[in-house]
Amino acid sequence: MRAQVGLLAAVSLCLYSAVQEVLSTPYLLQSTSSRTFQIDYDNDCFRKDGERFRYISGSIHYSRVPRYYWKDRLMKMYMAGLNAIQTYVPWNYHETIPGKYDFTEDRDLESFLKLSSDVGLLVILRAGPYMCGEWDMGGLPAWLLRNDSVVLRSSDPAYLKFVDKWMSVLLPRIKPFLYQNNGPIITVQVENEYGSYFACDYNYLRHLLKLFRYHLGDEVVLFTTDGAGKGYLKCGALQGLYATVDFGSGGNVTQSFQAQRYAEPHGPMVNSEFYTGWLDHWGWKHSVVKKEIVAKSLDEILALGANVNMYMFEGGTSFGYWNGANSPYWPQPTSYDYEAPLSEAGDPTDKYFSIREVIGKYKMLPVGPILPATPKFAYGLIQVKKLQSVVELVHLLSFSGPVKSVYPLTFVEMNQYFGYMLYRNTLPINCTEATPLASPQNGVHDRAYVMVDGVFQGILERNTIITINVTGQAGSQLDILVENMGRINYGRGIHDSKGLVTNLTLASNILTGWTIYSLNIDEAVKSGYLNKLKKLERLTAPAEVNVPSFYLGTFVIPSGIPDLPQDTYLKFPGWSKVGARFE
Ligand code: 6GJ
Repeated sequence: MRAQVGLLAAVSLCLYSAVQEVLSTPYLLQSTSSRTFQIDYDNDCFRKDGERFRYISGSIHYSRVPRYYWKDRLMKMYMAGLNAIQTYVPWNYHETIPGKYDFTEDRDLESFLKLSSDVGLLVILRAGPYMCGEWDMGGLPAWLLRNDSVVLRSSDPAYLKFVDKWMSVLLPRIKPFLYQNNGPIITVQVENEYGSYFACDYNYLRHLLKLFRYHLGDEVVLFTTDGAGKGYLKCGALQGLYATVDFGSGGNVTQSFQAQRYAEPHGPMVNSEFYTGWLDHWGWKHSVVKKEIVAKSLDEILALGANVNMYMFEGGTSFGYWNGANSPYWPQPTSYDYEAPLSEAGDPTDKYFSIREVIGKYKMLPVGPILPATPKFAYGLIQVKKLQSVVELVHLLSFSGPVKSVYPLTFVEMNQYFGYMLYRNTLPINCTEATPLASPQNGVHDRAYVMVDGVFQGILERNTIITINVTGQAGSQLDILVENMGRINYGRGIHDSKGLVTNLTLASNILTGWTIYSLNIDEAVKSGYLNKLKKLERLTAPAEVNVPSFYLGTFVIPSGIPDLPQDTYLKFPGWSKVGARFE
C-alpha cells in the first residue's frame, strides 16, 4: 500500500488498530424512573440514585481524538480508576458554516457519549457556547465576526440569536443522554470561566440558564467553572448554576476550595480543572509538570472528599487549523499533549500510573489488563521533492478566483475562516534601494510571507515583525501570503479577525488596489491536486528556496508484516517555522 504525504497540508496519519470490545455496563440496564443525580446541600455532596457519590474524572476532548481511538482512550481512563470523563462541545466544530450542522464521524457526539457509557464512565458535559480549551476562538464560530460590532459572550442580541439557534440543535441531542434519562451525563456546564471575561453580563448568564432549563428540564445539575478566587466568582457565578472552581497542582488545596465556599457555602467541593500538565505555545519549550507534584495535590483533594476532574487526562491533537492562541499573541501548536497522563498518541505514561496509584487509595481499581501503547511503525526516510510554490499555483488553489479591493479585506470578509490567503499588488515605485514595507497598526494577523516577483523578501509577524525591507522595480508583482495561526481563545482578544486587518505601507505610503485570493488548499489536496502537481513538476523549475511551496513524498507500507498499517509520526529534521518568535 502506498501512502502519499502532502507536506504543505500535512495529513494526520491516524491508522486504526482494533480495540477489544468491552462488555456493556449496567448503566443501560436500569429503568429511568429510579435514576437521579442531585446536589445534597445538607451533607455537602452529590447523590446518585440517592447514594452519596464523588466523581473522579478526567478530561478528554472527542474533537481531539480520532473516533477510531475513542474506546481505546476511554478504556484506559476507566482502568486508571476514573468513574467519569469531562468533555467540551466545540460549537465551531459542529457548525462550521451558519445553519449547517455536522455530528458525523469524528464529530459524532452521541456515539462518544454512548461509548463512554458502554465503558462504564459517567460524563460531565461542558456544553458552552464558549469553551476556551486552546481551541480556535474558544469554540465560538469565526463567522460570528461577520458582524464586526458583535459583543461576544454577552446579552448582545446579535450574538444571542446564534446561541439560541445552536443550543436548539445541541441540547435536544444531548437530553436523551442525561443520567435521569438513562444516559451517562450527570452534570452540564454552562459557559466557561465567565468570571475571567471583561463583560460580566449577568443577563447573559440568566439567558443561558433559562435556555438550558428550557431544553434540558429541571432535574439535571447545571454548573459553572471559574478560577479559585472571589474576583472570578463575582462575575462567573449565578444563582441556579452550581459554582465550581479550577486550580492546578502545587497550591494550597484547602484555600482553593475555600474560594468555592464564597459562592457555594454548602454543596460538594468540586475542582473542575485540576491541571495535570500545561499548554504549549509555538516556539516555546514543551511544558512539563512533575508527576510527583500532581500526585501529591490529587491525594490532598481526594483526602478532602472533594470531586475532581483532571485537566487533561488525554490531551490529543488539535487537528487541522483548530488550535487557538493566547494574548497578546501566542499561537498554540497542533499538539495538545498537555503532558497529560495519556500522551497525545494515547499511551499510558509514568504520570498515568502515579495517578492510578493515588486513586487506588480511595476506591477499588478495576481489575484487568490496561491497554498498552498503540503500536507504531517507522516507515523510514521519505524523500520529498519541492514542486511549485503556492503563488505559482494560485489559480489552481483559489476556487472562487480573485477579488479586487482598494484596501485589504479580512478572511471573514472574503468568506474564509482558516488557512492561508494571498494578497497581490504591484510595487508603485522603484525599490532599487531597500524600501520599508510596514504594517504600522500591527494588522498582519498573523504571519505573512512576502515575495516580489516570486523572490522571498521576508516575514511580517503579528506583534513582532512590523516592518521589513523589500527591493524591486516599479510594477513588480508583490505577493503577501497571510497565514491564520489560530484565533485567541481566552479573554477579550477572542474577537480575533484574520488576514491583513489594517493597511500596509510602502515607504510610508498606504498601498491600495489589491487583488485578493481566497485559497482552498485543503480541498485542493483532498481532491488530488498533488497528483496533478506531480505532472506539473516536469513543466517548471522547482520554486525558489524559502517561498511557501508544495512538497511531495511517498512511502511504502510494507506488505507481509502483520498489523500494518500502524500509526507513525512525521519528523522534519532541519525544518523550522522561520522566524517563529512568539516569546
Ligand atoms: C482554563 O482557563 C480553561 O477553562 N484553562 C487554563 N486556565 C489557567 C489560567 C489561564 C490564564 S489553562 C488551560 C485551561 C483551558 O484553557 C480551559 O478551557
